[in-house]
Amino acid sequence: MTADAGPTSVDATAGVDAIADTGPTRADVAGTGGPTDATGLRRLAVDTLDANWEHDHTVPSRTLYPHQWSWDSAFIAIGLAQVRPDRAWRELTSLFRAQWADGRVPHIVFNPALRVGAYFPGPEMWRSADVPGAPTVATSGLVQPPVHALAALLAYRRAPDPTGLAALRRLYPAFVAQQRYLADRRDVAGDGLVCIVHPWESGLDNSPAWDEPMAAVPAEAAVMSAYRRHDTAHADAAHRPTDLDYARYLAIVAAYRDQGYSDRDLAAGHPFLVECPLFNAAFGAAEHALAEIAALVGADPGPHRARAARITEALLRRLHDRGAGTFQPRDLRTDRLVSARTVLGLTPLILPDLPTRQADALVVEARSARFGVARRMDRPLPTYDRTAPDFEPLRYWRGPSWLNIGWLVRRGLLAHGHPELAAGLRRSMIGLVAGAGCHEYFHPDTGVGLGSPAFSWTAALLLDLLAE
Ligand code: 2M8
Repeated sequence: MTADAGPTSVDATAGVDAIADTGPTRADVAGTGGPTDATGLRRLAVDTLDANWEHDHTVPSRTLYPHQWSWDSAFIAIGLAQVRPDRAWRELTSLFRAQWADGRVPHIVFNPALRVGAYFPGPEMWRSADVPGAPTVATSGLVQPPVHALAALLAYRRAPDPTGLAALRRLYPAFVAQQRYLADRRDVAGDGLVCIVHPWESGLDNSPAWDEPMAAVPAEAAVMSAYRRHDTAHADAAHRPTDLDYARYLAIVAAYRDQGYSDRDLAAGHPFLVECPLFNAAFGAAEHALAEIAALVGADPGPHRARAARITEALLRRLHDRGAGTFQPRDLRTDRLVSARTVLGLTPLILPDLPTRQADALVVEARSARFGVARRMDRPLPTYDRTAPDFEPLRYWRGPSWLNIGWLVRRGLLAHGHPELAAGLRRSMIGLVAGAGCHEYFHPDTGVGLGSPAFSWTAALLLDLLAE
């Protein structure tokens, strides 16, 4: 298959019970554009990952995102571990080769072989070469949720051989440095949580969660006439962030870059400072994973367990909205929790030490009409409260369903004793790909495929779901 030439969208979120419940048997998927059985789905996923492999990493999409992305590589490694374990380790190794001297893992590692303009904003905007401690290869200066230690642990569990153990040994100090960067340099409020300095750091770029903090970022949509956006040449502009969003994204990048990406004095004037529940849940989950990796590589798990406990405690203290029964981002510029109910709030479920009371409340939120998680889901998990008046079923992270988020929530449901709900979510996610192919995201009502039709983390996480 050719990259970004996956099947087009169709409606089929039901009928995958045979795959979802009994493994690789023929499924009865009515009128679909995707494969109809587990073997076919696996083949599609492997073909998608193979087509997106680029010398030492996997691009998220050949057209929309032709470089290496940080959290994409982590999700991708989880799937690769099953079918191409050597590539799983190369994926993580190439990403961490671009780690900065201060420990930050950049959210984009640019492929120097690509032409200028292959992605916007490219290396000329980030200018990482001007920063002492940045790697030789051009990168962005932002980070993304630290899901890499967890991914490495899960990859090793799928392929527990000497090569994997050697890779864990090599990567362990890099994961520790990544966590140390976040703990030491990004705890802007001094409360034990990491602060993100750009919506791109959340991974959910234009989530309604960022509307309140973004409204305070001074920028005019008109500035975009000076630039050529790359994304809208490959995807419907109505499904992407707006020009005003992009104007603000660029203004925040410029502010951070012009300080040399230094995290000193952020509180004094950086235009976007938010504590995100997903980012911090990943930060805590990383310490839990590192405790297990430490035990495997002969290091001390104790400090990781202690840090994990402190992160969970800080999340509860700072981001838990008791009235709403969910977690909400905190805007550090106003010191207020944002009010939009997004799927970000459910993700602390991945923390195994989340107390039962708060975990139960999250399950209530997940099962509510806002998110519709059920044993038999009639619609996929949306990224935003589907009852909200500004729910947008087509626009990127403002409603559509994404496999990485479903995958995280499913892990959380399993961790907190809800196997039937986890099975319902799994069946729904497999049904999305069976219906539409390895799309980047999916219409949260119809399951129609949106964005890139050959998207790597969809393929990788599908492999992981099929293997369960
Ligand atoms: C999207 O973000 C990039 C910027 O980082 C973009 O829109 O150009 C997000 O979906 C992000 O979560 C993802 O890592 C990236 C690559 O798939 O694309």
